[in-house]
Amino acid sequence: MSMKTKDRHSISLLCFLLSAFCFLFFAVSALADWQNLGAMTPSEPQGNQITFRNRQATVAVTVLAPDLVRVRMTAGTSPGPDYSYAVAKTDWPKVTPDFSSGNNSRGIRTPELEVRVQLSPFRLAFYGRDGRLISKDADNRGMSWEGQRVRCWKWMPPDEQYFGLGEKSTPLDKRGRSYVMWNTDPAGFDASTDPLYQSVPFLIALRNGRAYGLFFDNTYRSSFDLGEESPDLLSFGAEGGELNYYFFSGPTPKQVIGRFTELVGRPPLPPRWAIGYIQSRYSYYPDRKVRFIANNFRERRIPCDGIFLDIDYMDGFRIFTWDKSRFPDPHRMLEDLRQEGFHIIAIVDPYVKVDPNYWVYQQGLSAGHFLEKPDGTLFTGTGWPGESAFPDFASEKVRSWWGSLFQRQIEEGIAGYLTDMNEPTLFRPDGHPATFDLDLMHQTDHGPRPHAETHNVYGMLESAATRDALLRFRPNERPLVITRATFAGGQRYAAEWSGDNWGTWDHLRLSMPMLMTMGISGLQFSGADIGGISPVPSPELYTRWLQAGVLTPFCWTHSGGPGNLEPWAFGNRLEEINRHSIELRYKLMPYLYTAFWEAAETGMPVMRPLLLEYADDPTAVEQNDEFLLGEDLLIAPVTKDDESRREVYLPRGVWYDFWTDRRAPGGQSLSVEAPLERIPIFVRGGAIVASQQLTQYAGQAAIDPLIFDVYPEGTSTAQYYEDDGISFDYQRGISLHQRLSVVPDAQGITIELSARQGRYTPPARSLLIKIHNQRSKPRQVAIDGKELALRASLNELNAAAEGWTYDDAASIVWLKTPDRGVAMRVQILD
Ligand code: MIG
Repeated sequence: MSMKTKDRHSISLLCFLLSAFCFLFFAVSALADWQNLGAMTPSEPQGNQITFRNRQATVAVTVLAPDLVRVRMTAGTSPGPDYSYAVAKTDWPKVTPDFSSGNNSRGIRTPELEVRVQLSPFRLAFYGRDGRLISKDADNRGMSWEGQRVRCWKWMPPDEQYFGLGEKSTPLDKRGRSYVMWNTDPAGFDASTDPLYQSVPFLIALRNGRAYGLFFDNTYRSSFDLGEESPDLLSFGAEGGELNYYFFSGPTPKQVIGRFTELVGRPPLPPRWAIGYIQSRYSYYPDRKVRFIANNFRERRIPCDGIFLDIDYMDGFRIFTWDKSRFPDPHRMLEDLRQEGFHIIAIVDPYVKVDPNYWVYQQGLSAGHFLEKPDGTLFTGTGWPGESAFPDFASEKVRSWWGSLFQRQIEEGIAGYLTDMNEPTLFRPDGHPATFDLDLMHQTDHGPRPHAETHNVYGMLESAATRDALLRFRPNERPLVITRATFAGGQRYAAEWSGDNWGTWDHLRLSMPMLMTMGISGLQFSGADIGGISPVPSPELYTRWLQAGVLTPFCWTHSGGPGNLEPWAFGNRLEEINRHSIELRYKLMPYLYTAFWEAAETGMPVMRPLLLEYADDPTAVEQNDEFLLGEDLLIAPVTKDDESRREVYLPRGVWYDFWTDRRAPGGQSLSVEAPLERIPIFVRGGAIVASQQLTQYAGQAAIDPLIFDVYPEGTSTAQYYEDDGISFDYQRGISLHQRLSVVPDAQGITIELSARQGRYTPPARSLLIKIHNQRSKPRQVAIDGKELALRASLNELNAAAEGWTYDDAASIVWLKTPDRGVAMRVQILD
């Protein structure tokens, strides 16, 4: 060995030792700053709770439901006040877990899970009812703190995937990096930007088809590390507050989401018009322009339910005012548009212009409703109106005052509001958005708390106050509020849209995992700006985006110009395609509305990643650019320029091509034709899809006919929901539920409709049932044993009140009968 080589060896050895030392030093110092719990002493279990204590901390483990456990670590020996901005349910039915004790352990068992507690050093592990380990604290550290910061480290198995975390633009599977929860105006984002406008510290983990959930109920700036620090550690923690989390044992993603949304609340049923199409722009003004847009929709026969007024309707950006030169008679305009079936939604910002002659500023100042600096002087920041004061939405008193400010505009006829800039966002001279100082004190319902704690809920509380205002001044109508910033549980108050996206193919693509991720995080009424806020998209991109966007929960075109972005903006051919896209949404309104009802009842998202229904199919779980609308429609948008085919993955079962009725077995990828006028849609075999006649807006006409498209595949069932679409009467039982089932038998197919349940009775109408994939003409069609008259053609069937016909080109049996709302048995006899 020459000297040289030897030298090189010793140098590299030295380097190795040095870097190993550095690594150890940093690893140890990173660990060393964190205080672990050490040994804890258990107390006697009390009801559904067991508490552990040592001199530094208290940990309470509480079983709320057989599959839901709360873990709360607080500093010291007596926990402080227990409050949450997210949790909506506290009255859980009584559960009586079994407690057991060992030498260095305690056990808590329910029919669904088992928590094993190691006392020294203190560690928690969660097991399923089958005795298998689901999740456990990391061996070398569990729950920890460092100064004000709290953090919990858990084992991260190599084959576990993670989903959720609210509004994130990254792919569905969140593994491999860390995420921050801090409501932020990113002023432009892409598929890796984090954080964004909304914070939902809720995670769904999936491993071998088995799901569990973690909800970290802490409003401080928090983070989830899913493998950035170390590939086998998962951790979550915050800059302050308590280490307070909920564990959901699943075992299906649906059970996790169902329980999570039971805990934090579900979206209330929106008014039917709010799930129509909304046209928006930054900004439509003056009133002539708004009327022009409305007229165009009606004249061009493109369905539309709402138009959005962005910031330029205001007088110098003073909220709750009108620019009288642009809108001299808002009441009249709103009234006229209402006659035409348009609901007008207005933007509202949290900025109250500092202007001694402005009533909102005067009122807020004299009543002390604005945020103050620690020295007691008014806190101001720059926003749209210039120097602005800010309502303290964390205070009940201020929220109630805020609500009162809406009276005039709501009476004038504004139908809904969008709460923007409520991360909250301040303008800075360098153009970069900023937010409030962290030490600003809010006078919250729980006493004075720093902005560091209330930042992430500021927008949610504003949207709550705004919803209350609409309820106060229009008590019999369901309100629409859309918010840009929110927190876990924000779906109780508002729909959420995904903020300022770009008019690029990339953004159309990323909008899908983004909206799906919002959906499984509880934010089910979600949508993106169709076409992107800026720049104006290419004509093809807009058409493709609208095709996909009409099949997402919240549906609006929103653009900041400078060009026009209405469905007719790009010439006749594309206008025709765009019209058909929006028409499809309107025809599917009964299906969509039932999906919204399901979201309100169960928390199941309207727009679903495939993993929700097919969690045990790894290929389904990976799909970022196709989604389910409800349970039955699989949507595979074209998201690339110049493409007229795409691969569509069909999960197990049988699928019908929505456009051609061609049946394809699932468990495979298909190459599907997708010319510009057609978005690939597949219908689940077994589905019964409700639809209706085309209308130009939701309230234009009562449903007639109500249509059920039956896509037979074995025995299947479905449910249908309807109500008046506007009022709260449905909460008093004035609603309509029907169950449908399809049963194949030796003689053909039997379709059963239950009698209507509930006390809502729609106006008289026809029922049209279309049975797909009928290869030959039936011998007979009977309702309740009575033979139906065969009509020679669809035209004849249309003209008759009752009967059936066979379309042999399409292989569809059509059947029409008055919708009497009683139980009915339809037999298709071969
Ligand atoms: O500083 O009101 O995301 O939808 O058009 C930008 C103007 C303020 C941001 C919203 C966008 C809206 C725009 N707003």
